[in-house]
Amino acid sequence: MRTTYLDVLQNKPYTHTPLWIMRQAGRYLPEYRQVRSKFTDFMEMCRNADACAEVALQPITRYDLDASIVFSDILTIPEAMGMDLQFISGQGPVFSSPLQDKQSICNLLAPEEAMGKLEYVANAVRTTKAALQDKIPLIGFCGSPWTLAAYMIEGHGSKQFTKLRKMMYSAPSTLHLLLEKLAEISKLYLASQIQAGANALMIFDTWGGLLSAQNYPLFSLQYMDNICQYIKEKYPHIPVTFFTKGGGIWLKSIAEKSCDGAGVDWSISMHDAALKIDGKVALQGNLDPAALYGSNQSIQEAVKQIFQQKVPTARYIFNLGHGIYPDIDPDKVKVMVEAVREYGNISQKSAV
Ligand code: 1CP
Repeated sequence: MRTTYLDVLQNKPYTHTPLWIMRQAGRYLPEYRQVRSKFTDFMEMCRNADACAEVALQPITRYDLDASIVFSDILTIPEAMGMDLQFISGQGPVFSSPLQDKQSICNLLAPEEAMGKLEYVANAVRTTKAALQDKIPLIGFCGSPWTLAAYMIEGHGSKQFTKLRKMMYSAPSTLHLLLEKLAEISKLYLASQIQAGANALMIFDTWGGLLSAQNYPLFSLQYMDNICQYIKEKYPHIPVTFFTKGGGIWLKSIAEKSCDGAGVDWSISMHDAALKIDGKVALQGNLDPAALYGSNQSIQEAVKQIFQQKVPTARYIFNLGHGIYPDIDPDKVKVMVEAVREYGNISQKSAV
């Protein structure tokens, strides 16, 4: 297996900067849209292990990437806990009955019981792992408890997530009850992905950046760390990356937790990010996804700039600062990948 992605996270020597792309399987690829068109419902596609494996491999076939990610979604967990979930085109995920109070949280299925409904995700991991033939590692994932709670309480995506933040201040113990329940199931869920063949894990904290500096450690980071510590005890060899979108300012506290890597969005330079983590974790990021709308030359320049900013001793995985946009031209991705190969060869320098 080409292990460079794992080597960077595990602090082993490596000779080129590994790269993968958040949301690398998705609508920007015509071959994804073709498979997607066979299913009316997005979750129906997630339940089909062969379709999941096929679309997970599409970006690997097209581009020279160092990791594959399981094709699924973070909202599989709330659905398994009993919430009705629809993906409405043009609007994204919608829960018909968002959580409103303590009673609705108590009514959610218990972690062990909900896990019984998530076997399809482990199947997707197994099928994708077999299809990859051990060429590159497979990343399993879940959403952070805070980010799952955001959708479960608000009912859908939002700019402000007012209902969620109202609960945080008006009924904090109710919100903590939900976050604890989500952390418990996430432990079992990630463990099941490892047992099915995942080589590394990623926790997506897409909405952590909505929190204040005081509340981020209490409502998001501690729950991600709690999940990660459980995984580390049982599977110490499996690297875990936390990605808090908007969390660049908190990288120092993230790096002090049990994770092996931290994802970074484009609001902070790689140089500043590296200074904050002080060598404690690997960094992943952080090209602005909108840079892929630019000319080939501007993409090459943007990639080059990231490598120039990077502190040479930082362990580093190239990625976008968030998921790729659905209307990006796949040829522009190729330009980015080739630029990373050109500027990210570090075999001449000493590996950390
Ligand atoms: O019809 C379609 O094709 C639906 C689009 C889509 C896709 C391709 C959704 C709905 N989910 C996915 C797959 C997905 N989701 C993957 C695997 C693909 C890959 O990375 O190759 C992953 C890792 C996710 C994770 C995910 N889902 C996150 C965290 C990462 C992030 O981008 O911040 C979040 C927040 C979601 C929720 C979600 N699911 C789908 C959409 C459109 C959204 C976002 C809604 C919103 O912005 O609020």
